[in-house]
Amino acid sequence: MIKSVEKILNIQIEKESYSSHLYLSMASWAETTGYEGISQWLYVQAEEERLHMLKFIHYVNERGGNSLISAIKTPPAKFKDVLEVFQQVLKHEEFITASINEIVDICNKEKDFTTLNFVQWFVAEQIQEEKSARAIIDKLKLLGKQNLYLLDKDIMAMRAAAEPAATV
Ligand code: OFO
Repeated sequence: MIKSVEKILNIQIEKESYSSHLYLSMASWAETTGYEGISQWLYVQAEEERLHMLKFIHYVNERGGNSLISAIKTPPAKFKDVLEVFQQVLKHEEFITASINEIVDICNKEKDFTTLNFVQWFVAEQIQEEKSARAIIDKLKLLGKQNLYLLDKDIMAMRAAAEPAATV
């Protein structure tokens, strides 16, 4: 495997792992704050991020590289409210989209068309990830606090209706 590609994929493994940690921390906060549906959504999201991490690990190893499993920094544990949580989700997903684009850029420069093909799944996935976060933020902005209870009940249904793209 081309060294520069292996290096950036290993950086991505760490980022996907942090994504999982971040959403796990948000899920735990939501669970202890009374938002059952939102916490479920975030727990599922944390699992998905772990699957993304595994997808990169397997790919690097199968292509003759070596996946590196590194220490993950502690994510934030306290949030002002649900809106802040999803604003942070969106910000984080935009950051991940930028890093996937960087992988695409390196693959093009190195003419690594195999990895370029592999990473297309993530390019499509990021469109979905950002879209889901934006949709929830839009709904949160429309709602008053009393209606948050209804959104909390509905949020898993929104997820189910959203996409099959997230399955690995
Ligand atoms: Fe792995 O897509 Fe979100 O971070």
